[in-house]
Amino acid sequence: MYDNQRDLLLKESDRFPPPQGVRLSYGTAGFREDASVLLSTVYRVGILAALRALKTGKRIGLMITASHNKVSDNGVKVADPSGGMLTQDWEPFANALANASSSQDLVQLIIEFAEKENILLNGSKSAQVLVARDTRPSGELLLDAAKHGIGSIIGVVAHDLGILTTPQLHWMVHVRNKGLNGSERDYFHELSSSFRCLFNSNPNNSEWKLKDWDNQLVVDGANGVGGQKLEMLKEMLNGLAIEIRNSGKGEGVLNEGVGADFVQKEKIVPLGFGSQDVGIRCASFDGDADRLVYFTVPSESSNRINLVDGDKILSLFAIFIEEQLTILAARTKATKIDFRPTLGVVQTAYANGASTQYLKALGLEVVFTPTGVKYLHEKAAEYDIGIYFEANGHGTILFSDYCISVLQPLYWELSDVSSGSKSHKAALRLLAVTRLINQAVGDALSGLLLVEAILQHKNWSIQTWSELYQDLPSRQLKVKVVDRTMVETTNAETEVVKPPGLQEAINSKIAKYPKGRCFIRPSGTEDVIRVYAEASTQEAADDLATSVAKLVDQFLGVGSSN
Ligand code: G16
Repeated sequence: MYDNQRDLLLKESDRFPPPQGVRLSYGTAGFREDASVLLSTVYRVGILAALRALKTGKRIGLMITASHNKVSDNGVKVADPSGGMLTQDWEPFANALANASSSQDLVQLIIEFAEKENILLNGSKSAQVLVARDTRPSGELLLDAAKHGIGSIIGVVAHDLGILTTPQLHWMVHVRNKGLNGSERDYFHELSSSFRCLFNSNPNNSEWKLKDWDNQLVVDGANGVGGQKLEMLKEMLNGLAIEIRNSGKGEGVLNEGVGADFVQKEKIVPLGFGSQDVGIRCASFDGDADRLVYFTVPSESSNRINLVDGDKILSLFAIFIEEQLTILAARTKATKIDFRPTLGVVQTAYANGASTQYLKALGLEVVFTPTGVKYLHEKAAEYDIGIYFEANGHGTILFSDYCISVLQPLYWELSDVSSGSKSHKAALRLLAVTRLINQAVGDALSGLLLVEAILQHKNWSIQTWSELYQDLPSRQLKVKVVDRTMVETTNAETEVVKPPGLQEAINSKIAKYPKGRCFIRPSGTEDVIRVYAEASTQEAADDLATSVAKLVDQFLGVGSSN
């Protein structure tokens, strides 16, 4: 490392001293903490993103968000050149950087890591990091720290894209690294034009009739960035009938009593919704719009909702994709193009047991990974078409390069031999989905449009969709513990291996409940242990969750559960 690089790093990092007594860890989706302790962490992640940009020679993304967490928290995560999550190989380095106790230690770590990774720190190469933030009040200051971090590596510059949803930033990294423009306008254009294309390919629709589609949809924007961006997207869809509430214009507090995490976990009506919405199709985003769930308000007299979660979104997507593939399979024999893509579905242990059973009954291959998009995405990418969703509403559909490269000529081939036929339209629809659904990460905006297009295509109400299968009653709780890292799990987080004896104790509780299933895992975004329970009745699921939460308390020390 040249002296000027070392001096710059020492000088800049002295401006961002690490917090005392806080141990930080790059968790499920980056670093998350109370915003007041994050300046130094974000500065250091800026350095990491700059090193990653030099290493890969591509644009890297850095997002300031704490997604579904409360408004006083914030966080930072890094997007790799594909637009997906930071490679897991670099997470230990991220942890070491964040926890280095002095500027000298920090510089030493950087020197050693750069040497190991063959990253030249002599300013001979240039690179760019795309940065953005959501609407959290702490975002501006933290983003500034991130820019200082990026600027501490000579040759690397930060390109500030302003306020975006997390999936927009991931999409921009993905698209720009392919040599395309990737502005926000391009993002909205890609979504709206592919949605229109899907809408117009409906067997009952010969022309653009979006305005006539008076099927009402109300969206809860979680008082975050998603509501504002949906307003912009709506403009490009010539008045698609969407009403947006909790849009972040001062109606309430980010993620407080609103948003996808609240709706999915509490299963009660979010603020701003109520008896006026009985029977209407409603959807919720989370704070940075990377999660999407639907719901209905079944009755005026109760605040309970009927939840249509990520598992049901996954099922809807899987049915639609399968249908198009089946239509194509019947026709491709007539063309010279052989198209037999592998199709797989990825879930986590949080997936409702009824959903897994339903998907398997459809003949689909279902696989499980630990919680966290980074794991599901990686698994889904092993298929030509990989559909992944967490029950919390985070997911997307990935199409392999092979798949897209075959679909395009197939579409043109079919244009010649059977233009306007069922198979021609099926190829067109699949191509439209590849453009509509975010290929970098789960995206509430693009997911919403795909759900809407499929419901319209099938002429299904939300009730018909919701009745695809009946969810098993479930309950989620969280337990505060002294040290969440004391819990270690295996088998896609379904079994505890540490502390000893805890899994056996959980098993003996599960055995008491028909159709009982329960697991615990340390959260990667909050300082808690999460408990998930399922059983044949709601009362039984509640009891099982509560009794296992008590076990966690007994094994791991002080704390209260809620
Ligand atoms: C993040 C990840 C999700 C994951 C969630 C779990 O969500 O992106 O894939 O499901 O964390 O959080 P925990 O580990 O606390 O249970 P988000 O929407 O906050 O980015």
